[in-house]
Amino acid sequence: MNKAINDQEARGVLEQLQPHKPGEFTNPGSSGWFLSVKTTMNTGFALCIIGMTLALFITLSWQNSCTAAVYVSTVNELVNAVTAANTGSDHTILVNKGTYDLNGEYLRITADNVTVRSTNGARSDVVLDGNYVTTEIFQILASNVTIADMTLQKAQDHPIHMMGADDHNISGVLIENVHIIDPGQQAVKINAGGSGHSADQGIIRDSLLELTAAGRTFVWDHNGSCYTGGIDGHGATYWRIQDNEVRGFWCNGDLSEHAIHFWSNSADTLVERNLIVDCDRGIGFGLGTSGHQRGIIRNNMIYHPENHGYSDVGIGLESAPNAKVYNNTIFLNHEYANAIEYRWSVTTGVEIRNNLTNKDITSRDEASGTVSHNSITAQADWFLDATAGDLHLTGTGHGVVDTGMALPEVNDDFDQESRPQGVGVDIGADEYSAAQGSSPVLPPIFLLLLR
Ligand SMILES: [Ca+2]
Ligand SMILES: [Ca+2]
Repeated sequence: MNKAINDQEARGVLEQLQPHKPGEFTNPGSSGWFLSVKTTMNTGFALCIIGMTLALFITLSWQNSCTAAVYVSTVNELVNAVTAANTGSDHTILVNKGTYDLNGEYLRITADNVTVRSTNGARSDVVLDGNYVTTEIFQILASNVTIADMTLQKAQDHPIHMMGADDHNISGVLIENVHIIDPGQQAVKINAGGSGHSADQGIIRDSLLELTAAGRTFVWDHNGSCYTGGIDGHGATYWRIQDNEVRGFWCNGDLSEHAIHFWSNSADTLVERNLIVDCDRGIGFGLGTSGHQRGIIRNNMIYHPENHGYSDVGIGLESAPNAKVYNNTIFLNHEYANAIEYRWSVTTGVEIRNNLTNKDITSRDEASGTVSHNSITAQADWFLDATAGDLHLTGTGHGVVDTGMALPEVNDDFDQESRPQGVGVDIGADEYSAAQGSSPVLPPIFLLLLR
């Protein structure tokens, strides 16, 4: 089944939570258009339109159900299938179990609605290996493209690179259940490309992005710097980054880019429920004067072990007005002073609430905002297994359970457990429930189910 998304879904929660001003979107979206049409037509004409819409829906559903998938088992078959999809052939490409040594081949998708996923849905069963010869494994210049259920490793540069098409913006890309290992640069890159058109309103979820020791050596040799990171978006709007794990992005000799970073005139990004372990910079909106507008960072867990030489901030807002940083847990076992920073005078109106950290929350260079209901004195033993990155609370005794501020944008927690549990919202990414504590009564399978 093609799980491509439409523009309205991609805007998702942010649009509901932050009603936009008239003219704020370059693309007005279907809901606004429908409402304006509905209020100006008579009843008979409206029924006619509804009938036509139903007929169109049935037609599209029929076409979708009849769309054939192509199965591939070799690199040549895979490359040929993408080439054929770009010229109108089957748009769903199912990759059979195996390791595919690309050795310089790459997959450039220029047609809308193309899906490439493993046949059996297991991401470890299909490995597209760039062998550090292929520069980028997927280049996506089209809308509603889905990449899912596979492993991508050892691209020289960006394993997945999304950019606008030659003559228009793209939207609705879905990256789901993908494991990216040892990218030579950023694991997922989003930018305008050479055309100047942007890639917007996509989703990256349920994926694992990691840099291992061997990959770290390659990054340094390949770039002469720590030019790597997890997800890096420029000029990108309405992206949703959800339920991913990002680990290992650091170097001994230089500062890595962030685990998740949107900047260069990006806006309205939602970053939620991600686990970030051992990355020298966690989540960033903006950098220097290259900024980001609005957006929400909520319910993420960020853990860093000892200093690697350039270990830095957990969440950084730079030239990022009106960002909301809610209910994150950050535990840093290195010397950097701040868990959360907001920086530069153009950063105004930020709200930083309900975060649980063991480091300071600090304004730098005349940034302004509202900081409330945070706890910055966390200890390792407040968490189930801090050094493994498990920052779930162990109990109620630390002044953070039920003492947070109710916020309309925070209705669940890191585990998608509803908030509040008990008499109030908890501070941090985890809403505590008694069953998840260190109870010796329940076997592990029940603890997993209850978390
Ligand atoms: Ca509670
Ligand atoms: Ca929980």
